[in-house]
Amino acid sequence: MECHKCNKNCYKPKGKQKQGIWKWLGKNQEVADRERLPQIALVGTPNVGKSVVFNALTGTYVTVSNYPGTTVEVSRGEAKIQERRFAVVDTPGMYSLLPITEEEKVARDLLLSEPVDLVVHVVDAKNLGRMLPLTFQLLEAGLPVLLAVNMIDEAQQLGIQINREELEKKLQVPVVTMAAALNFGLTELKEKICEYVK
Ligand SMILES: Nc1nc2c(ncn2[C@@H]2O[C@H](COP(=O)(O)OP(=O)(O)OP(=O)(O)O)[C@@H](O)[C@H]2O)c(=O)[nH]1
Ligand SMILES: [Mg+2]
Repeated sequence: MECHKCNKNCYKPKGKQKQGIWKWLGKNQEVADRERLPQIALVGTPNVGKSVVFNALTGTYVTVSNYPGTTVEVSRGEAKIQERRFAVVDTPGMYSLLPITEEEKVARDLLLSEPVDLVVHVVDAKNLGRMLPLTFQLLEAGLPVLLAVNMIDEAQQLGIQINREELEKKLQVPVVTMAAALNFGLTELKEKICEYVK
């Protein structure tokens, strides 16, 4: 194709062609938008079980790549739940939406720049009090949140009881209690994802 200015081979079309190709590119963007899978982002502090949940949801179709301009790895995959397909992204551990580390900045940027249809905030049932401030920050940022209270097995061993219904009522968000590493509560998580992502 001839260049718009220099008459050498170039990706920028000139004259009448321009309209055609840009129109085509625009159409492709429209198709991509229409075909975009609903996206679920797994968010939470380090070591709460986000990646275990990610693996349980996605199975084999997974890509791991550096977030643009950083050395922070982000895993993306696809989940099929009740015959519906979802894009799933496993974000780096974060304590706050106001980032200090590069990982937190990546997680924050990803949440605020990509279309996210549901944020699954994975928290450790043993330290709920320390983790809920991030839930409030996510809600304040206008993100649709599902709270996944993980490691319920360890909490129970310590005599900590989690009242799911009470949490749901107080926070006004869907809550699932689970022990992802033991495959407990994942069916309920999948059902809630389907219920809340329209
Ligand atoms: N007992 C118990 N252990 C769990 C559970 N879920 C995850 N784990 C363990 O917790 C550890 C951390 O899990 P990860 O999935 O790597 O945590 P993560 O949130 O992805 O951590 P970062 O990637 O560092 O942010 C692993 O050793 C898991 O096996 C659970 O429900 N119960
Ligand atoms: Mg992880």
